Amino acid sequence: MTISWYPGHMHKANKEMAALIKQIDVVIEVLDARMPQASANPLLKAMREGKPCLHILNKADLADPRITREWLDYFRAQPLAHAAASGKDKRIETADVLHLCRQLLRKVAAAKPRKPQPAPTEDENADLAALRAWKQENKKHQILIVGIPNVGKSSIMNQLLGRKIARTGNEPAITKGQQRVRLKDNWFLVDTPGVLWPRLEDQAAAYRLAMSGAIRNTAMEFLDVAQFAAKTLLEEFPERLKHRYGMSALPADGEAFLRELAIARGCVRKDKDIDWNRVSELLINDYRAGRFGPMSLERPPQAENPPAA
Ligand SMILES: Nc1nc2c(ncn2[C@@H]2O[C@H](COP(=O)(O)OP(=O)(O)OP(=O)(O)O)[C@@H](O)[C@H]2O)c(=O)[nH]1
Ligand SMILES: [Mg+2]
Repeated sequence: MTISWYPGHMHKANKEMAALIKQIDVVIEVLDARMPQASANPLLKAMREGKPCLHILNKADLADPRITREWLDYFRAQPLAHAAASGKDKRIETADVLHLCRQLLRKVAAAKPRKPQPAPTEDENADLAALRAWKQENKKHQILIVGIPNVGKSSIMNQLLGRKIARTGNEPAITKGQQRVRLKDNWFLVDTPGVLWPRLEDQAAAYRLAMSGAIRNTAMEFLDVAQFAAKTLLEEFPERLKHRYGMSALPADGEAFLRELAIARGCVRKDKDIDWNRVSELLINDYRAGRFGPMSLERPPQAENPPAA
């Protein structure tokens, strides 16, 4: 089944973001640290063109820390970009975010072409410096938090504010509208609803998103996603599967693996048939909860070796 999920509320949210983004100083794009490529929304990339961007690799507690470091280097090497990781075990701090946003604004200022001016006198110089400092102190800065559904945008906003101001939850489309709050001094944060894009061309990436919980359950076939997950885990993390489910040997393909797991875990219906839905949920929920240990499903384009099992 082709995965596609672009309900009306996402179209509306995209339009509202496009209207607001002109007034925004820095964009925070929240990505899933386990799959920074699949979770990067091309519509948001086009929308934030020319704006400085802080990429936060969230749910880093569920990703392989070595691969997360590779991703951080990858994003930091991009123009007008910075990157930081955040996870349940080690949350990003407000001071870090403000520090990185200020660095980005300085990069923007340095990149602006300056008209040649006659050299100011010493007095004029001091006066200009004072004016610049005054302007800087009084300027309002707006940070827009964007990203795909369920990636942890509102959790990050709550964390940065130090109080629960936005509703969060372990399902996509919890945030329904923009929410603007003062972060500190002249810095404001705007939380936004999670958005995808109309056509998920890369279906392997779409299936990774479905594994992660970014796609509403009703917009996907659980068995299809579980088979994809089983195939991925069999190929890339066989030892983790064996360890989690106490299997000494693994079946060759996803379906055979799910069948064996269903029998081992009692996911069998009264008529003795396999309960495919239950076993699919079991595997997907184990993955989402990180019960196989931290694992990254993607590496940055320039990294040479495949993810270590
Ligand atoms: N393991 C882990 N879970 C996290 C982390 N951050 C957020 N979550 C969980 O991810 C789920 C989604 O969090 P939200 O903050 O509601 O995500 P969101 O991006 O605002 O979602 P929408 O508003 O629906 O787009 C919640 O169950 C959070 O507890 C993290 O760093 N690690
Ligand atoms: Mg939210």
